[in-house]
Amino acid sequence: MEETLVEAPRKLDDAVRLSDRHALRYRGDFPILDRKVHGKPLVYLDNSATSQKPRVVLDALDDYYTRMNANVHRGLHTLSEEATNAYEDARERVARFVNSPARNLIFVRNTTEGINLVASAWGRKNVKAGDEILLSVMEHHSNIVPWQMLARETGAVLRYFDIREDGSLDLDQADQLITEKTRIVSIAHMSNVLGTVNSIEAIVDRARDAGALVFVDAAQSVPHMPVDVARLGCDFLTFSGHKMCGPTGIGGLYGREELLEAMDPYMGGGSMIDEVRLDGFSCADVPEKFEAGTPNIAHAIVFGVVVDYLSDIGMEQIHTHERALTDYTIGRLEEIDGLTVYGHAPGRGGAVSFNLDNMHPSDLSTVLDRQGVAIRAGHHCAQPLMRRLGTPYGATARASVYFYNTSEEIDIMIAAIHKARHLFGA
Ligand code: 7TS
Repeated sequence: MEETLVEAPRKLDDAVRLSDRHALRYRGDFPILDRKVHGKPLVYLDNSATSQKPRVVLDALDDYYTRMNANVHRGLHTLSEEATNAYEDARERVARFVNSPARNLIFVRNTTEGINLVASAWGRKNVKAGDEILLSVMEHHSNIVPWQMLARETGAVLRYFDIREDGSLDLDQADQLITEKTRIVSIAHMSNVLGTVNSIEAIVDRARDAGALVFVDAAQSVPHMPVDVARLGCDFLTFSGHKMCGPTGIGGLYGREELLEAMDPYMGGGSMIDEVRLDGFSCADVPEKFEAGTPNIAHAIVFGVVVDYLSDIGMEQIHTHERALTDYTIGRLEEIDGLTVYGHAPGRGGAVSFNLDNMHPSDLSTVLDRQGVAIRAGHHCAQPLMRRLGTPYGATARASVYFYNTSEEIDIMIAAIHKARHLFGA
């Protein structure tokens, strides 16, 4: 007999009820959440990969191209001045969102570009053979490969923090791993697989003592919790607009003033120069020095709209409600026989990876998709972590929530997982 996807309403605790009420207040802002997939209402639980976009973002994009489109920093005509002002105003807002001075906030395409920029422009100048770069086994490939490229080029050595049983970073290894050889520690603020939120302050403390810099991959934290670069005390921090209601192709990189000043440019071309002669060039000031070529003007301007939208909702609120929904999600998943959830660090965020015994996560994801439920299956660009966890097939399924998700959507996912088990006899 076919299992039904409708189950009796569950009694929700207060935190989940508040989280649901909060989600319902904002869901209407997202037109895509009204669509159907395979005839079923869309249940979008792939927010760690990318988030959905509210109407204000869609309208701002349309408005920019309809009213204002021009290149920035180049023309003296009205449209160019308006576009330039809007672009620089967006920089102010995005910078303020992470408590950075505007001139220390560089627009990049995404987190990946932010990391590559520093690994290249800072790394080539400051890292030499025998120096150490410290990462962790929970990093996204974007925070591993650029450093491996740098190590290959310079002869530097990569070292890695391990994780504990609950998926937290093993900071007991800090004394042994952070030494006078360490030039930079580059760590995810929040893991996209385990949901672990790492204590950047603790790492900064240790790194400072050893004279090492700290780079924070904040791709998963800036969208979901208040992040303050001054409070963290980090040297660099980067994030992607598309994971926080913004368009693809725009992100932010914060760097400490003296470091940005001392760094060579990442790419050469228009906008990043002060003067060019046949025998050489001089650089523009920070941040233009790092923004060669026509930037992603439209999406940078919309990024400013995005951070205002999120600030109006309140990052503390988003964080609190997502925590409640995450606990609910993990609790419901763990009711299922033969299901393993990865990552139980205290205070974890809303990326929840799991596996069902005897079922490939891709099969699970395909069955869920037929029920309108979008989750991700695969290695999540974290193959070293998959190996460390010993996941079957080197992969997991992953449900990741945002502030517009409700417990009802989690219930639909759980029912769809039961259906998948039934279909596969798992
Ligand atoms: N770092 C972390 C921790 C991430 O989660 C991601 C993207 C990146 C870096 C790279 O971000 P991008 O915007 O430059 O691509 N993570 C995921 C994910 O978990 N599923 O799809 C993309």
